[in-house]
Amino acid sequence: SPAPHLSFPFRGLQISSFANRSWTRTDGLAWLGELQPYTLRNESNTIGFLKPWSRGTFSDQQWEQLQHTFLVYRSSFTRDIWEFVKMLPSDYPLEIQVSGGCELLPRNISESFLRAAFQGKDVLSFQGMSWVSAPDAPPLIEEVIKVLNQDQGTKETVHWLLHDICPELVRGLLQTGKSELEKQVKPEAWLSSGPSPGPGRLLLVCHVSGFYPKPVRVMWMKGEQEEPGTRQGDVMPNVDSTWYLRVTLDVAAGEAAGLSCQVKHSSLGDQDIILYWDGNHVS
Ligand code: J76
Repeated sequence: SPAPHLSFPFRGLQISSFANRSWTRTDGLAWLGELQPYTLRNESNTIGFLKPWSRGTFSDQQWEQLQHTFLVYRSSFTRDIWEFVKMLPSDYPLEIQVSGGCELLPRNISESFLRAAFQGKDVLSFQGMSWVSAPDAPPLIEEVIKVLNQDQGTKETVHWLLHDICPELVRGLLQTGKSELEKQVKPEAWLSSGPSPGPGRLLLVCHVSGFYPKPVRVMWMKGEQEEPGTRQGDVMPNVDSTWYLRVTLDVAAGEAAGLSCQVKHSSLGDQDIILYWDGNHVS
């Protein structure tokens, strides 16, 4: 079965939209692995805790300080961009996405990153102690980088957030959120037929739903052999933070009997789910 998660990357995301010279909004959210512990909506001046364990092991005072840092950043960032727009040839609407985070690795090591995209393309990142432009960023980004690199205070704050705060936050969340992060929820599976792909053909559909965590392996089988024509859909979210997947197989109507759908998931141990196509699934 797919191995359960051993590592939980933490990523904070910022989405800033500048529609025109006066309308803008910035939303923030953060993920730990597949779960979202935080939100910071444009309309709000407080970090929203979405999980009972979101506080981690930080004190109320530490959270006050972090929240203050992000609120100052949000308004400074917006002001900065209004200024940069004057020096860039770009016109509204502008879309800026910032993502940053960290992951704890074995031997007490952690890895951090921070990067920003402009109009959907990577333009800059933070490396070591300074801002650098992305490989094929437009030349004018160099001007932005120059300005950003002159602000020693901000560079120190970014370094502190990435290399001190982030790994410490994650260490705490892995303790307080342990049972939810490591939960195992078994999938249910069922078969149906889809719209016929053509005369004399059947579309066999294997539905797998309600599993957590996300890694899963679903195959149409003939005996011990995987059917090469198996087509995986995308793993889709259910509302309860479990997942749903459908896997299809296009076969000649006469060859459907004896095929089976096999589901492997960490919650099932070695007890794969196996469902046999018996011809009663034709709708
Ligand atoms: C993603 C987390 C970054 C946290 C940074 C926190 C620091 C901060 O808020 N700096 C702003 C205020 O800085 C002043 O006050 C500080 C103390 O609060 C220090 O004393 C500091 O020395 C002093 O200057 C500062 O205004 C920053 O410039 C805010 C914005 C930083 C930034 O991320 N800019 C940015 C990011 C991406 C700009 C552009 C892009 C993408 C390119 C878009 C192309 C148009």
